[in-house]
Amino acid sequence: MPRELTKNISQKIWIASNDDKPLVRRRSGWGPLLAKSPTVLVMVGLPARGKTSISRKITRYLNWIGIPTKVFNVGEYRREAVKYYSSYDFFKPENESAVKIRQKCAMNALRDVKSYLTGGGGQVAVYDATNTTRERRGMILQFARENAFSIFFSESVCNDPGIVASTIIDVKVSGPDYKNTNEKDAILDFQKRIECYKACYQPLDPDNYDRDLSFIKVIDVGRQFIVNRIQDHVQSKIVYYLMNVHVQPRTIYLCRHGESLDNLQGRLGGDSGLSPQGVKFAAALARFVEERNPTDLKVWTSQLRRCIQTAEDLNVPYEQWNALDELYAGVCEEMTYDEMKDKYSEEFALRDKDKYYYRYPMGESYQDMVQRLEPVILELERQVNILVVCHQAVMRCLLGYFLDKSADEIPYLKCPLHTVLEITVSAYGWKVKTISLDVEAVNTHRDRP
Ligand code: BKS
Ligand code: F6P
Repeated sequence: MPRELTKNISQKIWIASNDDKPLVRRRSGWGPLLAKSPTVLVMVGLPARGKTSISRKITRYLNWIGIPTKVFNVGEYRREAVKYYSSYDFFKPENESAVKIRQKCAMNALRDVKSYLTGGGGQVAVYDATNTTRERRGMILQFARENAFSIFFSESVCNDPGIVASTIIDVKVSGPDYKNTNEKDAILDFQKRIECYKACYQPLDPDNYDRDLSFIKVIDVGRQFIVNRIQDHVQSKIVYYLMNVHVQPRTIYLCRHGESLDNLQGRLGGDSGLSPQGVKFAAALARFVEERNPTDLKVWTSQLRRCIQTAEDLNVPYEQWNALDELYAGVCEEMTYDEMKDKYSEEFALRDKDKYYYRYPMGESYQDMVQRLEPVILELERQVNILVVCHQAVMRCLLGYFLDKSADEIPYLKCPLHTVLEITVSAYGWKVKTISLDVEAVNTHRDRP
């Protein structure tokens, strides 16, 4: 029987052929995997414009869809070079010794960008600094030309003093530079720091000076966008992502359907209904939602019976996505792990060896699932409070996105039945809380062998 198995990041599909010589078939249309030159995503903007938050978010997303990406935050290099931050004096353009240190840090970060993108396995490097002058951007463009990297700028322009003030309070005052400073002094110092940059800030100019560069200019936290000269798939992915995200505080609830009849027998996949315990969970989930009562909660489920039955009890409108259906186990659907081990022992061993990339004969891999879940994630990013009722493998993939887990970790994340994960956004990432609804269920988790 021909065996199809997605293997490693290069997306080669190996097919055992008759003469036992593996054929290598490349999937078509996979821009990032066939991309010729690595990308440097260069952030541009005054301090407190969300550059660092956006850098981290986009990095998490690109890694999740299989594009190896890393942030290079010049502020961290500066804090490493100058251990104690005293005041905004350090950022005055006339402070010559400090200007030298800052220049050096910017260069050191670029040096690391270079090694990450040439031989370090990286496909995208996010260069997180203010990069507010044409001189600095010119230097970066020169660096990119020398190394055949493509440059994409992402500039945040924000002139709403209210938004800037709340960003300062949210992320800067509690950040590493102001550990020993009270809030009022920290805000004043940071505002003066912004003034140091304002004097020489040269925004990207789409009409004249910068008309040939590739960039996105984000105005007022995503109210408006100016997009210029998109060159490739990676850049268009970044633009599409930025046009869909927001940074409002919110809560995302993830859980699986109630225990199903197939779960009771340890069977994979299928489309059975809820067990008696599963029905109890649906009621418990309804109480949970009623008690928490998150504002404007939206509920999404898959199109499988066990999910729909769980959501029906909630008495709130919900949306069904077939993209949320459980990992399709192909020829192994409705088998138990033991039956699979007996009937397809080689397949069983292959899955254990490389669970994320393993594709069931006539079925799916975790990697396939991430592809199919990508539109769900983009739509999730547009929402505020949301409950997703889904399945074990689906929940692992979604959780992997929010918690920045690697392809190796995702297939083994613990997502037990009858347990809700509450994910809350904070300025520096996400926090997750595990809430068991205290309704007994079977264990469907199989540990890494
Ligand atoms: C905490 N933030 O444009 Cl596509 C609070 N602040 C707010 N100006 C932010 C970050 C952490 C995020 C953005 C932003 C900002 C001030 C901003 C932002 C930037 C680009 C995009 C969306 C949001
Ligand atoms: O056992 C429940 C289940 O949702 C199956 O339907 C599915 O095949 C399996 O979990 C996915 O988990 P794993 O990838 O660990 O086999």
